[in-house]
Amino acid sequence: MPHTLAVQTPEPGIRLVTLQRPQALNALNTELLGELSAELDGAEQDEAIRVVVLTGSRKAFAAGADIKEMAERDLVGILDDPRQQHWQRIARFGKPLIAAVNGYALGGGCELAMHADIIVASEDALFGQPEINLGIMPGAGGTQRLLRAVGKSLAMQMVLTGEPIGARLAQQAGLVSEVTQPELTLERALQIARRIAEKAPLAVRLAREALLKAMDTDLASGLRFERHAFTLLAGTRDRDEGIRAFMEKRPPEYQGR
Ligand code: CO8
Repeated sequence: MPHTLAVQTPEPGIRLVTLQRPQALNALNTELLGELSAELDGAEQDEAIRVVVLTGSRKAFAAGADIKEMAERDLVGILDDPRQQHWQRIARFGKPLIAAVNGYALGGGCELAMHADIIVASEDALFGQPEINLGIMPGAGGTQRLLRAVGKSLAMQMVLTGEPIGARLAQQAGLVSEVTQPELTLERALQIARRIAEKAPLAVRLAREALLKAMDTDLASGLRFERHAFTLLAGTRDRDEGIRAFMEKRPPEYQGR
């Protein structure tokens, strides 16, 4: 049983993971990152799970890497930091991941949210990379993913000043897909998860891979990947079912084959 997470399956196909270190505003220590990456591994191997929703508390999604733990590590300690391996496992997660963000998403918390495919935020959410205030810099993708999400100018401003941005600006900039009232954030994330969980799993998987490919490849290679993925789907039973269901004016029943 994880100590730092609550794990539920609120409905078939959806795993809900809630960060639970309220005494430290869900600061990401080694134990939490280890439990989270293990949970994601489990969800990936469980064929019944289609989508994972990740959330925190009303006050904080996560207020960053655990500063108290970080203080104990010198240069060599950071070089061999086991947390890096947990981050890599989280980054490799192969199913749709939705972050429902209330309150603070700072430092490693913002980086964790950016590992999600979709971020839904409450109107009082704050996204920031305040590491510069501690004499350090983002270390879990914050410079790379933030720049891709919000563009150079805003990413530079956030990382170099350490000042956070609100949910509305985060949405305008493209970091966040939707902004909700605080009490509706998780509900909306679960609603999106449900929509995705209803689709043909292989189509979801390949469409997601193609979109992620666009983050780190040139257009010609991305288009080639898309073409191959599109062609592959033509060989699936779910594609036949999807088209047949449309013709017969009934909902499709997908099998993931
Ligand atoms: N780490 C450890 N403890 C924390 C953290 C944190 N990041 N954030 C908050 N806490 C603790 C506080 O120490 C406090 O505990 P205590 O009561 O024992 O002193 C408790 O949570 C509540 O926090 P506050 O009293 O400060 O609550 P406030 O509402 O006054 O303030 C803030 C909320 C503004 C969020 C404030 O807590 C804050 O500024 N936190 C730090 C934010 C920050 O700087 N985050 C970046 C951390 S560095 C980082 O993330 C680097 C990532 C690199 C990843 C690479 C890994 C290999």
